[in-house]
Amino acid sequence: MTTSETVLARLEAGVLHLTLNRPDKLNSFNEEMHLALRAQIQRAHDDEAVRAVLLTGAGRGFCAGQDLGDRDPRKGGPAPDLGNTLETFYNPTLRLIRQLEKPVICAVNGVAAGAGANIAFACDIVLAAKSAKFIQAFAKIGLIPDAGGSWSLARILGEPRAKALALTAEPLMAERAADWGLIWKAVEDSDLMTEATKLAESLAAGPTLGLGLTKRLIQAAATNSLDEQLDMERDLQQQAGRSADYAEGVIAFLEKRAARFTGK
Ligand code: T3D
Repeated sequence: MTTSETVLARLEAGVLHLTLNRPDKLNSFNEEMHLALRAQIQRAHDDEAVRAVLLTGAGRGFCAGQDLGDRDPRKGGPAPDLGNTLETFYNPTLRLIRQLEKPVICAVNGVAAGAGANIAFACDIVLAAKSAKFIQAFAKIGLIPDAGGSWSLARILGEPRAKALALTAEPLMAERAADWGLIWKAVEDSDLMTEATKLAESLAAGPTLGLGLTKRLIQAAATNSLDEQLDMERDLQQQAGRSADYAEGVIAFLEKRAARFTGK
């Protein structure tokens, strides 16, 4: 696995805490940070001890998207192939986050711009500090929203708001993002990490298999018909109903005690 100081990783109480760590560049992505983040999300797939992921940023920002210092045209040479960099670096990580059948919580501690905002929107539950803002910065440099942003903004917000945010690159403050349903909630800055950690730990102690199937179902609803979704619910409920955590959940209810889920 690629380990790097650009992404700090710590496994505690079933939660893989990941911190983007290039604070002097507002945690913008260089190749090393891309590979390190991807390796950690892959670890979350592979390691049974990981039952939830909590992603945040070091310093005053969450993530300012691509490190534009690595794209400086003044350095000469041909224009970069950005299609290739998306395919090589951003898209695999986005897919890994969406495919991970464990909860991914994002604690947006400060500004989230460009791909930084859109990586947050790809996570399952997003909390943001009230002072944080989301910026579709692409329009300011002649690019299009990437890292899944054109998909998530249009689906979550609808065309009018998605287009306005993407075409103007106006900052969207955390509280309004929550009001618009783009994130779960905005919390006091001083409470962000306590609240996000509490949530992540409670999810990590939950019925991981069932939570993972739930994530799969809700994501599938975006493209499924009702009939397809009903069939999928039937099949996944059948699987959930055979899990040890389902049996434990029912017994715990009948015995009037807290369930002790193993994630299986
Ligand atoms: O290229 C590809 O592979 C295609 C994929 C593209 C994906 C993308 O994300 S494209 C969009 C790239 N991101 C941006 O355009 C955002 C650029 N940053 C900003 O607009 C502003 O920094 C913010 C609005 C995010 C925050 O503003 P502010 O005033 O709070 O902070 P600041 O002073 O601008 O930034 C602080 C430092 O971070 C500063 O460095 P310095 O002067 O103190 O040495 C600044 O240069 C650096 N920084 C911020 N963002 C980036 C960055 N350095 C490199 N790349 C950045 N994206």
